[in-house]
This record gives sequence, C-alpha cells and structure tokens, in this order.
Amino acid sequence: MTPNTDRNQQLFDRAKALIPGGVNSPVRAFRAVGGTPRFVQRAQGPHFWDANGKRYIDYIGSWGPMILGHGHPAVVEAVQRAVLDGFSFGAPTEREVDLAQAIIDLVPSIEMVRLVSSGTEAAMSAIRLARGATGRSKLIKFEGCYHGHADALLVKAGSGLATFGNPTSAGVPPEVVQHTLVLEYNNIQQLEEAFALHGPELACLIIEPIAGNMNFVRASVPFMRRCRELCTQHGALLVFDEVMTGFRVALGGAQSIYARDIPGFAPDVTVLGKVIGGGMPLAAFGGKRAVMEMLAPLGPVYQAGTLSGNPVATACGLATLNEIRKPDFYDQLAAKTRSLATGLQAEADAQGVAFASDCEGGMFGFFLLPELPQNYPAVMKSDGARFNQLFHGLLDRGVYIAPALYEAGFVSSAHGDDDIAQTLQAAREVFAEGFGARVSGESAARP
Ligand code: KE4
Repeated sequence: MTPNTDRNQQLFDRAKALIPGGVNSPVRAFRAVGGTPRFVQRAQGPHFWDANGKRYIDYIGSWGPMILGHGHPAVVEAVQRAVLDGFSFGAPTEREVDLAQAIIDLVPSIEMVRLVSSGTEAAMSAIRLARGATGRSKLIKFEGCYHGHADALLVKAGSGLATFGNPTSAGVPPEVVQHTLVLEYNNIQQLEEAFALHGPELACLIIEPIAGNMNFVRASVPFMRRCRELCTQHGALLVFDEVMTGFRVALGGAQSIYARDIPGFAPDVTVLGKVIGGGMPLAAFGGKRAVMEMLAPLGPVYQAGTLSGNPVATACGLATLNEIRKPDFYDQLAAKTRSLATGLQAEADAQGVAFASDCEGGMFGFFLLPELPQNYPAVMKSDGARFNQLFHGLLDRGVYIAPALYEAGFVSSAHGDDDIAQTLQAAREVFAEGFGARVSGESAARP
C-alpha cells in the first residue's frame, strides 16, 4: 500500500501536525521499531481493524486492560447502563464502594483502597503516602522498572551504588530525584548494601514483581524474600507496583504467586491499574489500614482527583472483575498464553533462532536471546534490529505485538486457538526469513 493510499499514514501525517509525535503516549509512535503506527478504527474480541480495514490479532490489549478482549457483552452492557445514569458526579457512589470491596476481597494484603484515574497517579500517590507514613524521604526503585511518569520515579541509576539517581527526562530537577536510589533488579548484594547505607532513611521500596517494562523479567524468590525482610527490618514500606500484573498474572496478582513460595508474604502497599478499569481510566492504591488512614481527609497526606472513582469507569471495572473471578478463568487463560509462548519457542528453536520466552497467567514475554535475562543490562543485550524485523514481519501478517522490545505481551480470554495458530504460522515464516533486511528504529530503551 503506498503512503498516499495508506489511511494510517494519512492520519499519522495529520496527527503529527497537531499532537507531539502524533500520539498521546510515546510508545504508540513506533519510534523504536520504525514504520507507521496503525490507527485503530474498531476492535472486537482479540482483534482490531486499522484505518485501512486490515485485521490484526491484538497482543497489546491496551497494554493490559483488555483481559476479556474487546467489547465483552457483559462489560458493554454495564457501561451502557451506567452512562444513562450519568457520566460523573464528583460525589460518592455505591459502585465505588462495591469496587473497593471487590479489590479488598481479591487482594488480601489490601485492607483499604483509594481509586484514582491512572497508574502514574496511583504510584505517585503511593510514594507520597509511604513518605508521609514513615516521615522519611528516600526510596528505592529498580533499573528497568517503570512506575509511570511522576517526577520522583523518572530516574536512572546514579554513577555508583551510594549515589542517588539522575533524571531520565528533561524537566525533572535533580533535587527532585535526589532521594531516589536506583538498584539493579534481582541483585541481592546491592539491595543489602543499600539498606545498610540508607535503611533508616528509606520510606519505601517500589518494585514491579514481574517486570513487564523489561518485557518479562521475574524477581527471583530469594531476591523478593530479601526485599520483604529488609523493608520490615528497617521500617520501610514494600510497595508492589501491580498496575500491569494485578489481576493479569493471577486473580490475586503477582503477590499471590510469591506467597506460594514465601509463607505469609505480603507487600505493605499495592498499586493497581489497567485490568481493574477494564479499559477505562481507573487505577488504585491500597494497603494496610493504618497506612491508608494517613490519607486525606483522615490524615495529613493529601491526594485528590476530579474523576477518581468515576461511575462509568467503575461500572466497566466491576463488570470486568465479575468475569475474571469466575471459576477456571485463569486456568484457561494461562493455558492459552502458555500455548502461545511455548509455540513461539518451538518455532524459534526449529529455525535455530536464539529465543527465550516466559509467561504467567495472561501475560507473556520473549527475548531474542539464548536465555531469559534477569536484569535490565541483560535485557538490553537484545538485538533491537532483529526484534524490529520480527515485529514488522508479524505486523505484515496481521499479528500485533508491542512496538518495543522492552514491553510485555497480553493474551485475552477472547483469543482462540485459531488466533494462536495464525500467530505461530506467522512467526514460523518470519523466522524462516532469517531476519533478512533490517528495519532501523530509534534506541530500543524506554527513555
Ligand atoms: P499509566 O499512568 O500509564 O496508566 O500507568 C503507568 C504504569 C505504572 N506501572 C506500571 C508497571 C506500568 O506498566 C505502567 C504503564 N505501562 C505502560 C506500558 N508498559 C503503558 C503504556 C504507555 O506508556 O503508553
């Protein structure tokens, strides 16, 4: 299709004149992989159709929220009913109470919860809450983990362990990130040294328990056990960023998986998003009652939001949670995801392509590497150009994976065996091409 008949390109050209980069969130611009972003006209089940009317099997699902696929009838009906009763009130509603109850029922470590509108807002508020609850300023995050774009979290590792982070974005003054310590994921020695140096000053440690912003890297059980022990020992709060993994890898989130190996394991605060909104702007943070009651209007930690607990978004989220809590939902979803991940592995192995894949629940990842990386430097050894070739080879064949090698993939309950089969056939053809011509893209790293 030539650019002048390609409606995606036409729309992209228009968008770039009006919206920075032509998108409302950077990763959508395809800058890491090159090429023209697909403008979605509509979606249904596991598929979406672009501006040219071409169908794709969707493994992004809005970056996680669409665990039921697009347009699930029960969710559509709930939203249609809700909008007839009003879009937004700026006043409490029963559905907010019902959604809070559902989250608390499903995530035992959460005794109280506050609803907000985005994962960034939830993570930012959780950090402020941890600082307010402990009276401390410093925090630990890990290289490769992304917790939204709040200033204090846009940080890359300092020059050495004891030094605090440097901003990853213009516009973030160094003094804002001076309290943020960036460590290597899965590095127990660094963790212990950091707590030995700064333990009494640490308000919290925030972590993605399965790092979907490094594509798919699991925190090892020994590492996670030490995070919990050291936070407890030093009076810092363990903050689990489950915006991506919450209700995605298991009904109880990643924390329920670690609790299988670490008796009594629980974070102090959990950040949620994506799935709990079912595709509408809704996120949350919650934890121990004593900590959560530090929040305004009860306590001294201020946090607020015009659209927090929005009645249409809560209807969408509740309808989604009602579906995923049905018996066997995750067993069936996990089996589907495993068939995709193991199938891709088999296709790569058959062609002698260095490939490593992993999955949990409805979330999967893969690397064009001989083995699964355990940290960010290892992830970034991936060959970006080969990934871009794979990305475009799949895209041309109607398979839509994340346009960046550091992003995870998502399977919904709507994906069928035929979708998985078509995907594996597409991968087989691309691998057989031997990754011919290379498509250039910008640096593969999230800025
Ligand atoms: P939002 O502010 O984008 O709703 O959530 C921020 C966030 C927080 N924590 C984790 C673990 C996250 O993955 C995210 C956002 N995820 C990205 C994709 N990896 C959203 C896609 C985008 O930035 O456009």
